This record gives sequence, structure tokens and C-alpha cells, in this order.
Amino acid sequence: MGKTKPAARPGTKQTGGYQADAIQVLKGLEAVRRRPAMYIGSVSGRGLHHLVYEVVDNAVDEALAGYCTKIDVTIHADNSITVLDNGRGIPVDVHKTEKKPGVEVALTVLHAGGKFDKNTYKVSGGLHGVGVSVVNALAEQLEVWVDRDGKRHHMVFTRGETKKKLTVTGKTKGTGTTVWFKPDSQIFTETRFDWGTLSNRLRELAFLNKGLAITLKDERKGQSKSETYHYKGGLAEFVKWLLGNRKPLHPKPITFESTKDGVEVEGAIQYDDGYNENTFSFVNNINTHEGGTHVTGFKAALTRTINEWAKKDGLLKREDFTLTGDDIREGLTCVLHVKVKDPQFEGQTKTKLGNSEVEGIVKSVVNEALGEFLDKHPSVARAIIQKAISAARAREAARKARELVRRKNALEAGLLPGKLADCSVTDPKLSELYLVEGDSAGGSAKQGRDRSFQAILPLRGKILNVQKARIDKILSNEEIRTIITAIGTGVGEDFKIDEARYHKIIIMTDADVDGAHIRTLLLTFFYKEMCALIEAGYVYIAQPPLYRVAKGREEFYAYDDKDRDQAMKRLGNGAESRGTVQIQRYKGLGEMNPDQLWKTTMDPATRTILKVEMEDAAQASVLFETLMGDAVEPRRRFIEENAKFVRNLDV
Ligand code: 0RA
Repeated sequence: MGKTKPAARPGTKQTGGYQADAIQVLKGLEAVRRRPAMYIGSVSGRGLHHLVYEVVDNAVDEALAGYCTKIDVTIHADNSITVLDNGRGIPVDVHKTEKKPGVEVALTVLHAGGKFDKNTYKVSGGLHGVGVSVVNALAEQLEVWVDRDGKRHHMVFTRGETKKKLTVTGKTKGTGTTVWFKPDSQIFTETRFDWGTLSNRLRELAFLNKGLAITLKDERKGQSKSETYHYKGGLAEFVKWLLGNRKPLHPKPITFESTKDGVEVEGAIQYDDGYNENTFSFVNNINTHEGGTHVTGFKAALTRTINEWAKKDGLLKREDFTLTGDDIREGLTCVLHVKVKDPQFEGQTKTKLGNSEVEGIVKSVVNEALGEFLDKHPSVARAIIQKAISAARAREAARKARELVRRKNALEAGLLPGKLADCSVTDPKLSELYLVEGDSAGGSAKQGRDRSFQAILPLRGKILNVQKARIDKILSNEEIRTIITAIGTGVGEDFKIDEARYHKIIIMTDADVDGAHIRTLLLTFFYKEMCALIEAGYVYIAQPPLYRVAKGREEFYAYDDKDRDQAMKRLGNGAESRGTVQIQRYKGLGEMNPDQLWKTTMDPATRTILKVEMEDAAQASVLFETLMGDAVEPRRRFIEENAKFVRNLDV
């Protein structure tokens, strides 16, 4: 690093800006060429693109100061770059101490930026804001045109050294700066510019600086194109763009914009119907990937304001919880941009804002603006709060599920659910658990089973009352909890397949709508919370017969209509043709006596059980969402088509 190390080098925490004496220490741009990565991060593609950002950032500073409305970036055929802006133009008058035109100082003296106090929000950390002189140092050729005071000025540099002194080349009406440069192939390992990389950053800058029109043009062979990014709506449009095809919960983004104690705070938020959080934060146009005090302030304000509003509106009256930040940020897309005079960047990648005063400022700005918005738009407020409440319920459910797993210790001490009629063998490989719909069928199953290896858990109809059940509701259902305890594996993240107490879990429900409903619910539950149980092939569906066809002492059990017709034929044509063929349709398992249930559905020698495949369960889960969703129509259709569904699922 040596003695030429700048006191205000990027990444160095410092206060008081770029002091003149600090700049005096710098001796030319040789230091930059010797250690380029120190100034631009790397000499690969990242560093290469950083050259463009550096020049563009200077133009954006002009826009921030209110003097520039348009920036054009061109990638030329030879991978050189032009950045043109209509700002004030880099000063051309002779600099007092350097005794050179301002533009020459800006391009040849490291950190000369500090010599022009433009009183805007210049950047003092991260990789940005190292100064255009760094770009000059790392370009094999750079030319600059400055339109100022009615004249066009021109200068040429090679590898940072002045090749052609400042001259006036003509007249001009407007003002602005044009910088053309070709990155030095002696420095960079990659010299090809990537359209996508540049367009992403330029689009971002256009969103962050509303009204500023940024055009990116590509003149290279075979890929000539041009795009303009220009957003009058600024961050609100940014949020819309980020949302893409996701379904918004409310029509327009909520925006806020305010200045407090010299800190400008601006933001836009919008919820969608999904479960992810997308928060993007910026400080002085720099993406603060690691967040920082501005993000902390925002989150605190959002959590507080939403909870306060919910309480005031009585929306949490029936809940025994408050909404956490995570609940409130489910489905949130947010862009937060603050402008700070002297930002302190911290963290691994220097993209975390450290200024402690910013937290309170953002908090109070967001509190006020959001509170006002919610009061003005109560229906949006309620939609957001309802969404957060369901997130909270899901969270609560996860907690309960974890609790169940913890209680497993008690289970191991022999505290199995009272309703469970367990089997006598303890080897899970040999053990079967029947989940039986209804107490009466449960009773028959208990009597009919082989108690050495078959356990019975009757499920009461109450399970049906799980209305509009998201998985959280299902998990808090008494019956489901009993099932979890009986199976022994726990659920969700805590699931342990090795703890399964049975390697066959057989769902046995009636062949009617309610039965299909319960089965769908159970499959959904297994799919979502005990996926590995299905993957292991432990979950089955029992196949009780639909009909009993009998004549005299002969009887057949039919599992579908075709079965039934065949049985009728056989019995009708039989040698013993006296008497009539009797057909009994089983509407429920409860209509079978224990012996019949054993023979038809439970005896391993004669029964058919269907192993549930992942796909069946996934399908059930989709169906479940349809059934349990708010829409009435799909539910009605399900009931109408249920017979078909039952067949489809069981085949
Ligand atoms: C220093 C001072 C002033 C403007 C600039 C630099 C400036 C730099 C760049 C780089 C690309 N485009 C730029 N535009 C402006 C302010 C000059 C004044 O006070 O008039």
C-alpha cells in the first residue's frame, strides 16, 4: 500500500468528508494501476462494469442536485463505452491549488471529487464514489467533452495521463458531460460488457431517481439494441415491476417520502397473496444488500403501525397473539431508499448502513406515513392485517407442532392417546395403524382386528369441522394431534422417520363425500407435514367393499359396480338357484360387523390396500386447497363430482 495510500480510500470509515489535506497526499494515478482491485474491487467482469457505474454515478449526482434529466450509455462495437449526460458539465476553470482546469483535476487526481463540494449526497463508502479519475487510470484511452458556458471543451487521456490539454472545439447551447473510454486490456481479465448486468443497474438507477431518463444502447455486431428506463412513478413503479405477475393484495403500492434531520427517506410497499418477503434497500443509490439501520427502522415502524391499527380496529380481539414482524412481512415487496450525507458502510461487503441516527428517523417517517395511509384506506389495512393474522396462525401451529414433538418423551414413557387401541408387537416393521372414520367403525375394527400387530385409532367426525383449514388449523386439530402422537415421528422440521411406530398407516374412511373429505384432509396433512412418511411408502388407503352380494349362505363382497354385477350373475346362475340374490350397499364402515370388516378390509390375506404415492398426496393437497379456499363454486363442484373423485383417487 505504501505512502500513496489515500486517507479516504473506499471502505475506510471516516467522518468529515474528503479533507483537502488528505487529497494532497495523493500522487497521480500510478497507485490505482498498481492495485486496481483496491479501488474497483476486482479486475474481472465486476470491476469492468464498475467503471461504467462510476461515471454514471457522477452523472446521477448531477441529477440529484437537480441539474441533469438524461443519461445515455452506449456500448460500442469495440467494447468501449460512452456516458453522456445533460448536467452542468465538469468545471473547466483553472483550479486554485492544482493550477489545472477542473476537468483535468477531476480526471487525474485521485479523490478529486472531494474538491468540489457539490453539497449533494455523495457516497463515501463501498465501491462507488471512488472518482472518475480511477476510471481514467484504468482506461487505455479516455476522452471527455464538456459543454459549459456556451462552449464545447475536449480533452484526451491515455492510461490516466493527459495526452491532449483542454481545448475549446466549438460552440454549444446546452450543458453536459460526455465521457468515452476503453478499458485497459492490460488491467482487465474480462473486457466484454454484459448487456444484462448494465441494464439491471441502469434500470435500478432510473427507478431510484424518478424522472431521470437513462438509455442503454448496444452497438456491437449482432446484438444492436436500445432500451430507455424512465419512471415518473419512481419507487412505486419499482415495486410494481418487482411484483411482476404476482397477484397484489391491494391495487396500488403504499408510498412514503419525507426529509427529517437532513435524511431523505423514500419508500414504496405492496403486498401480494404469496408468502415471501422481498425487501430491497438503498442508501444514496447503492443497494444495501446487508441492510442496516434504515431497514431496522423501517421494519420496526411497519410492525408497530400495523399492530396498533389492528388493535384499534379490534381485529386481534379473538386472537391470543400479537403479530410479529415476520407475520407482517409475509407477501411484502418493499423498496426503501434513504439519502444520508455521511453514510457509514459496514458489514462483510460494505453494504450495511451503520449510521445509528438513521434508524429513528426512518422509524418516525414510516410510522407517520403508514398510519395515515391505513386510516385513509381501512379496507387495504384490513386485508394486510388478515394476511398477517393467517401468517401468525401458521406460526402458532408450527410452535404447537414442535411442542408435540417435545411431548414425545412422555409418549415414550407410555402415554399414548387414550383412544388408541395399540397392538402388542413393538417392532414397527410388523405394526399397522388403522385410522378409522367414526367411533362405531372404530369399535368394529377394534373387535375385528388381529390385536397382535394391528392398532386402531378411531377418528371422530369432529375432524370434519376443520373449516377453511390451512395447515396451521389442521395442526391444531385435536384428532390430528392424536394421530401425530400415535405415529410417533413428529412433524415438519422435527420429523424423524426412524421414530415411526408403524410402517403401515392405513386410512380407512367411508365411501362417501365425508369419507373422501377426511381422506383428502389426512393425505394433505401427511403430504405437507410428514412427506417422508409417504416417500417411505408407509401410508395406505384401505379398500372397504361397496356391496355385499349374497344368496343363501354364499356371499361376495364387491368393491365396485363391475364386481357387483359379476357377483350377481354368478349367484343368480349358480346351482343352488333357490332364493333371491340380496344386494347390500355399504354406506359406511359402521354397517359391517367386526367379522365382515376383518374379512373384507383388514385381513392381510384377503384385503387390498393401496399404497399412497407422492403424486396422489400432492394431488390431494391441490384439491384440498380448492376445497378449503374461499371460493364456494369449487366446493360445490367437488361434492357433485365426488363419486368420480373417489374412484380416481382409489384407482
Ligand atoms: C464537479 C463539480 C460539478 C460537476 C461535476 C463535477 C460533474 C462531474 C461529472 C462526471 C460525469 N458527469 C458529470 N457532471 C458533472 C459542479 C459544477 C458546477 O458547480 O457548476
